[in-house]
Amino acid sequence: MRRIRANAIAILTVAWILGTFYYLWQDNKPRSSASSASQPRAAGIKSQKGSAGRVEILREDRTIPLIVTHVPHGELQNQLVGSFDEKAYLSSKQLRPGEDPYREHAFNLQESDRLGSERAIRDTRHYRCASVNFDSDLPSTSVIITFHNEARSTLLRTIKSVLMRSPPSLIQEIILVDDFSADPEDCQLLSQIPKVRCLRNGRREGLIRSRVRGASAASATILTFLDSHCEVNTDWLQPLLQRVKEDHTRVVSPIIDVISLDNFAYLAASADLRGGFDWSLHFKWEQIPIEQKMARTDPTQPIKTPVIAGGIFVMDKSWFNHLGQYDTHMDIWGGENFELSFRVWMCGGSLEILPCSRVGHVFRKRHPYDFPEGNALTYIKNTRRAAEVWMDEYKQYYYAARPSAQGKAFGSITDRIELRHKLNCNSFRWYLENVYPELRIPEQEAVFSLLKQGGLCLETHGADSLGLAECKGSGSNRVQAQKWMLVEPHIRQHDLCLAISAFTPGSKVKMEACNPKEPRQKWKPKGPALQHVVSGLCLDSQPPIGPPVITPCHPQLASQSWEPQLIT
Ligand code: UD2
Ligand code: MN
Repeated sequence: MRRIRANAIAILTVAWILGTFYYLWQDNKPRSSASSASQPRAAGIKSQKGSAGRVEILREDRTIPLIVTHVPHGELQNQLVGSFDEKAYLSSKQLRPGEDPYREHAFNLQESDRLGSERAIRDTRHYRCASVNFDSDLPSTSVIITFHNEARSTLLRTIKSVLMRSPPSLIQEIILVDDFSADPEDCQLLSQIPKVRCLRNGRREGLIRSRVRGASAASATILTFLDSHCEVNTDWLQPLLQRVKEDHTRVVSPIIDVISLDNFAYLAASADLRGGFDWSLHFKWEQIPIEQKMARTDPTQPIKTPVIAGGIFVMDKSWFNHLGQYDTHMDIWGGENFELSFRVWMCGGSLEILPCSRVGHVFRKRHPYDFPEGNALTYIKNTRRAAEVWMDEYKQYYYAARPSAQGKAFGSITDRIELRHKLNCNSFRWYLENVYPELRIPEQEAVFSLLKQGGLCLETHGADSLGLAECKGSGSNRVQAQKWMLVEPHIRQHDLCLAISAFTPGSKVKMEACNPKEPRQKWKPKGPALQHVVSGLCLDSQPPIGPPVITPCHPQLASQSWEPQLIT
């Protein structure tokens, strides 16, 4: 009898556990966006109840776990948001029937308004992020949000997501900088929410000066910048604060997820991207280099990035001030992310993307606001200032890629040059070699030379051997083998560069794939000779006519004299 009872209890317990799993699983199934291929198999599911209103279903076999974060309700919500009458705030600005929902904000306002001030979003982090630990004494932060005519529903969702998805003790305050929006109440009413302050510009300043104003008013030691149409995700803040607490010279960004401008779906962004740019100073997301990707065994580790997108980052306040805040002569929008990124890297800091921090952002296809000086001229002014102050001789490639920038006004840069000098920053060449070696330096337009020694010319024989031969006129195949591109520090033919085989006198030279980081490929002129930068030895044809080698420099020697002759 006792045995039967024990069995019955065991069966009931198992059924209860299975039932609980099924209930939680149903409750957390992704909505319409998940395809059937991404439905989980039952094996390997762990469930756990997290902080208020949050149910997690973690699975070992998925990169993106099925976790849905709900914002807290009831008592907790009241504490965080206070008695702010959000219904009144939202309903007093509604889309009129028949009005184009994209017109005013370049996103679908109807969808945004329909969502209201909060919603559950999917936790898009790698499942291993959930078990990363943070210091219990992280510093608190001032969140700075500048905006110009933002939609009320997106602005309020940004603020509420910060208040509800961050540990309250880490949010010192939220500073809104209203950049002279048409309706001052958009901002003023929001200051009824606990911790929210509102500063209003007396005229349109643009996001750069607005952020500086917000940062100067901040009372916390750490600054967090957000755009005004974001939704922060689960535990977004701790990874950012942890990295800055460990080293105040780090400037850190989350992975920026995509909120659809059409239907406001929250979509996970790839975790393998970093910020890059081309010579016209156009920002782009790019794959992290393959060697770095292969070396990444831990998906929770930071990703170094040459530049940040610009809108969402955390930075120590005294480091921000020490480095010269922003270039406040930049107007409205654009270019400030390059200026800040070059400055941080070149003056002793670093930029990282932290994959365990996720923030959604509505990416738009056009600016919904006006630029008093015009959009193109403003972008040129701002990027020209960044190029003139930070890019040294490489600014020529910026002008080559953006010829319309030449001759356009960009104001005085004396203060920023002085700042660079005072901070004793590295050169742009240092940045290219150490931070962004993947940025290809454009081949200078058809500047090819022969390298002549008497009547003979340096040439390549087949794949990697070199020698001297009679100089040939144009047209024949042979002249290709004698055509050199001299772009310091490289002596190149197509993608191959002249390199030494060892650092000792007498070592042969050869051709190999160009690599901006490879010291064996770096040369500079020394009188008529070509000196290898690191060894200090010179290119020598070893008379009579042997394969070239490197020997101690005596530029007066005929065998070390290389006369470049332009091929026209
Ligand atoms: C990206 C950045 C943005 C900024 C910009 C380059 C992200 C997610 N966004 O453009 O932060 O770095 O590149 O400058 O990385 N705003 C003002 N005053 C103005 C114009 C804009 O306060 O005169 C506000 C605007 O309301 C918004 C923020 O500045 O909150 C950024 O503007 P955006 O959203 O139009 O820029 P975005 O995301 O295209
Ligand atoms: Mn934005």
